[in-house]
Amino acid sequence: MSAPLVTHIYTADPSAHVFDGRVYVYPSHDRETDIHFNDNGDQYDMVDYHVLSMDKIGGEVTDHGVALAAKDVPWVDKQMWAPDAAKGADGRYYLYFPARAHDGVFRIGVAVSDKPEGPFAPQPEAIKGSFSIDPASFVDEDGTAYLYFGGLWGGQLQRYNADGTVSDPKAPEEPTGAGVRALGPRVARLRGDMLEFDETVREILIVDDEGNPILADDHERRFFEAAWMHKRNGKYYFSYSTGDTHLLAYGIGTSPYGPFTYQGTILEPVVGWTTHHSIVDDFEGKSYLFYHDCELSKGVDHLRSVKCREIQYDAAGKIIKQTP
Ligand code: FUB
Repeated sequence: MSAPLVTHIYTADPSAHVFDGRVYVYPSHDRETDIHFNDNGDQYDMVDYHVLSMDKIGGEVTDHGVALAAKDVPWVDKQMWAPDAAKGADGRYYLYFPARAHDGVFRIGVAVSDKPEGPFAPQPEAIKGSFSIDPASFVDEDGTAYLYFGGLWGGQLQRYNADGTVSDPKAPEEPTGAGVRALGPRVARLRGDMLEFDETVREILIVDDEGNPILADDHERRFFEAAWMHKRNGKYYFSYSTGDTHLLAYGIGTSPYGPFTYQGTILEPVVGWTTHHSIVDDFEGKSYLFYHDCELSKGVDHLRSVKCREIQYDAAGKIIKQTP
């Protein structure tokens, strides 16, 4: 059983990156509330972000304190959910974060710092054309940056068309029915200044071995939330949570836009409802999975703790499945 990275606060949804030889983790900062649990996730009522860092895996972890608070972001009402960060070509750091705006709609914001640990100064408005939750940034080897995002149910992805135009503001949790395709995660290239999308949002297709889209009722394989992208040996690995089946799954493709061919499970269910992760490939010759569970809170779903474990690939480049 691995230990939480920190125990003085609850942390979740870890997005880990290596910046200038040091590992930085951008997690959600879980907190206790008296909000009733529901499938909408209202109990996940976070108000700020802390950044964690360490110079080696298993080494001392520094909590850099509050990096960004909801009260300092004009467009945010509540629920600062899973963030991520990227280093821009200008050497500055960009924190991407989803939150519920004053009209009750989840959007994605960005905040900027000269340092990877922040504090981050927020842009006054959310990213134009952004919607839903769980942004994950990815900077390709040619320097092009992308933002992946999306989440079903309380994450509101089901309310949107492929390009982000609103389809049904009161859409039920997700599509269902014989032959109905699953909703795909979304991606957009980021502008050179990292502050806005540089193109219309695209829907990503996840397909099976025959090239058929994964179906909406295939809850063991369909995308739910927690997008992550990493690249290994020229291939794009898109990983995600399957939500109500509690798996971390992934697909592989030859383009950052997909399609991604479903490969299998990365991590079996952890203690707690949600599962959410990131992958740091090749840090000092090893690959690591950052994830969370609710062992420290003894199973309270919205009080999670970030952990890290080494992962391995087989000779064909498939990730060897982890059991918590
Ligand atoms: O932390 C709040 C939400 O829980 C995240 O946005 C989801 O990915 C799930 O982990």
